Amino acid sequence: MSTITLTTFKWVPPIVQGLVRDLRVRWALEEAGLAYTTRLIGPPNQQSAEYLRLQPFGQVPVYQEDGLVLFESGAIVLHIAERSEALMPTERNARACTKAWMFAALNSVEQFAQMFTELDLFAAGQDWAKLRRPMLLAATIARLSKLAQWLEGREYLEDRFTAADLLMTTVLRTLRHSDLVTKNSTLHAYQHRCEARPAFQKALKDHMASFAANAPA
Ligand SMILES: N[C@@H](CCC(=O)N[C@@H](CS)C(=O)NCC(=O)O)C(=O)O
Repeated sequence: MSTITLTTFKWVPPIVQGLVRDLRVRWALEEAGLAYTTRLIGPPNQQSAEYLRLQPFGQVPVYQEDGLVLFESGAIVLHIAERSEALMPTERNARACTKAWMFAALNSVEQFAQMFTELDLFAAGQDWAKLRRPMLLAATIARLSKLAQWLEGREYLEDRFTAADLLMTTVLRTLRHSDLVTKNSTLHAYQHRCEARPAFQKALKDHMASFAANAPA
C-alpha cells in the first residue's frame, strides 16, 4: 500500500483560504478514493535548499508517493486522474479530450482569472493597477463568456465529470471576490454542480480545517 503525502501551507490569510492549490489535489484524491497525509510548511522553510529540491519555485503543493516527487498542481491532478476512472474515461480519444480541457483550464482560463484576482486582492488602489484593470477585466470576461458558450446545454466540459471539470472549477473559484462567475447563470450553475460533489465538500472541509487548526495565536 503506497503512502501519499501532500505538502501545503500550514496557514494562509482568510482571503486566500479555499483557494490554495492543494485543494485541487485533495479533491482529486477524494474522487479517486486515495488516502493521503499532509505535511504542513510555512515561511521560511519553503525557500530552504531542501524544499527547493522538491518544488523548484518554493511553492505548494508538492505530492510524494513511493519515491515520486511531483510539483505543479495540474501535473499532480493528471497523475492521479490517469489511474482513476472517476477522473478520466478509459477510451483513448475521451482521455485526450479530458487532457485538452485540463490544459485549457490552466492555460487558457486560469492565467486571466489569476492575474485579475491578484490585481484586485493585492494591488487595488495602486496607479498601475487602475490603468491595467480595464483591459484585464475585458480579457477575463471574454474568456469566461467563451467558456459559458461551450457549457451552454451541457453539465460538464465533456460528457461526464472529469479532472478537467475539477481544475476548471478551482479556477472559477479564484474569481469569488467578484461577480464575474455569479452573474453568469451557466457558469454559476456549473461551478455549483461541481462543488456539490461529496469529494469536493470533503476536500474543502479538510483544507479549511487544517488552516483553522494552525491559525496564528
Ligand atoms: N503553477 C503552480 C502554482 C503554485 C502556486 O502558485 N502556489 C501558491 C499557492 S496556491 C504558492 O505557493 N504561493 C507562494 C509563493 O509563490 O511563494 C501550481 O499549479 O502548482
